[in-house]
Amino acid sequence: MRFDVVTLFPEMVQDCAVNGVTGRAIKQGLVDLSVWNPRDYSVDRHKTVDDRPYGGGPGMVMKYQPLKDAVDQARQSVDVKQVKVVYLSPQGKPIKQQLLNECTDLDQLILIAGRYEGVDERFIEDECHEEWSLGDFVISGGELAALVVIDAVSRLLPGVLGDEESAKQDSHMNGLLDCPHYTRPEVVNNKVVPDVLLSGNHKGIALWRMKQSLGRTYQKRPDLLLDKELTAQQQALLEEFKIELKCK
Ligand code: 4HQ
Repeated sequence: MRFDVVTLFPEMVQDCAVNGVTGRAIKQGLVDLSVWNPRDYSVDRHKTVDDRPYGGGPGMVMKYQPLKDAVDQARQSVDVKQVKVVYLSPQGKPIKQQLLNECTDLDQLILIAGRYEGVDERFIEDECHEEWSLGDFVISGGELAALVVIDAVSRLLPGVLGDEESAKQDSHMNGLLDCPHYTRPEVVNNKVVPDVLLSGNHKGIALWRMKQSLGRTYQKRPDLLLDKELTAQQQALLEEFKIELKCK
């Protein structure tokens, strides 16, 4: 899969993506990352990429033309079928695991990272398929949001994670929060590791983990349970969790 980021800070995106899981995916050729700087497509002698907002007010707005030419270059750089252009902004659709799972079918994802007050509205309307948000808060530019998307999508691509680190077990992949994890030593601050995890009983361990996932979701993110159909076994496990909670 190929990612293209349109950004005034290409080094910020490249330097970050070369590390860890995304960096390994790029080295293995499972992921391609290219960056496109609108400044390289500015036509005036000052290399202007922004201008004052019509109607007045503070800040600057990114101009249509340098952005349009940068996206066109990103599109033309490869001949692929499934392409999506996404603008990252707080006005966008909140990014959820489901949205990112759907991206794994794409050949090319072009991410537009805005700066300042944002980009000319006509660029969003005419050149972007979708607008996505990291959440209800403001960051200084779309680069960090683009990096989040690249990381979260890359780890879902075949071959990127080893069997050991498989994405299937992660929080949110099944609509639930992850279970607690423990490693050596057995005792920390007088707290022992739950017995079942030392038992070697793999079925018992899987049931305990599912119960904890359900219980933690119920305690920390009850909203997630509203959009989820639980199996009869999961309902029973969650009831057990609630009873055990009252006994504590
Ligand atoms: N910004 N999710 C404003 C964000 C943001 C978000 C990016 C700030 C775009 C123009 N991006 N610029 N929240 O706050 O994605």
